[in-house]
Amino acid sequence: MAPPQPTPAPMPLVFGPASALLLVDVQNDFADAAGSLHVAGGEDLPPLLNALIGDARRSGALVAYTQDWHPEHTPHFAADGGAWPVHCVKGTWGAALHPALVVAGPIVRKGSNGEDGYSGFSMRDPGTGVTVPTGLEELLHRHAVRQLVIAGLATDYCVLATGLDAVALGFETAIVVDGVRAVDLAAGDGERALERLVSAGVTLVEATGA
Ligand code: VGL
Ligand code: ZN
Repeated sequence: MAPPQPTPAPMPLVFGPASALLLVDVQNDFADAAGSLHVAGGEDLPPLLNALIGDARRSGALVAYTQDWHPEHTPHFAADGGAWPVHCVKGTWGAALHPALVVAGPIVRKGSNGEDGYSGFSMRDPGTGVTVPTGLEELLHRHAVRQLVIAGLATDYCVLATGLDAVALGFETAIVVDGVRAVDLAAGDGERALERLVSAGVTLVEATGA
């Protein structure tokens, strides 16, 4: 087997009028230490993300958000045969965006009908396997977005799925390496997710020092 390639050094982050900043699932259940699916370090993200949101707005870039938005019962949850503790149930504290995060643009919800909504772009019905779009692609096209900059939670699930879809849909896609955190169910999952994203054509960028 080929030795693992180190991920390339991140580049500085620059926004323009054809870019959008997408904040993925910065919700209490992931980003608050009391959340039911707390991602370690998620609570550290809002100040850095707010600085990015300010940069994006000053550059005329769109700022958009995704929100994991589940019914009380879904095959996405362990109690109903899935993988995860109950989290981000629509309308609950856990599903709300972290209160420290500045909200300065549209929010795209995913999973409302019980789908596995890992990607911000599409949802897969776990029963039928059918995939339906969320409206994010249409939103980005309506704003003439060509470059998508992604930060948020979690690196190894929703950020990964959203980044892979973004590249496949033809967006020039960047991930903010210091603006994401991983679940790391297995040690190294976050790093491997970044490697997969780079192999797919994603650029790694850094918020600090930008
Ligand atoms: C996510 C697990 C389950 C995520 C969502 O936002 O990364 N992870 N649902
Ligand atoms: Zn979920």
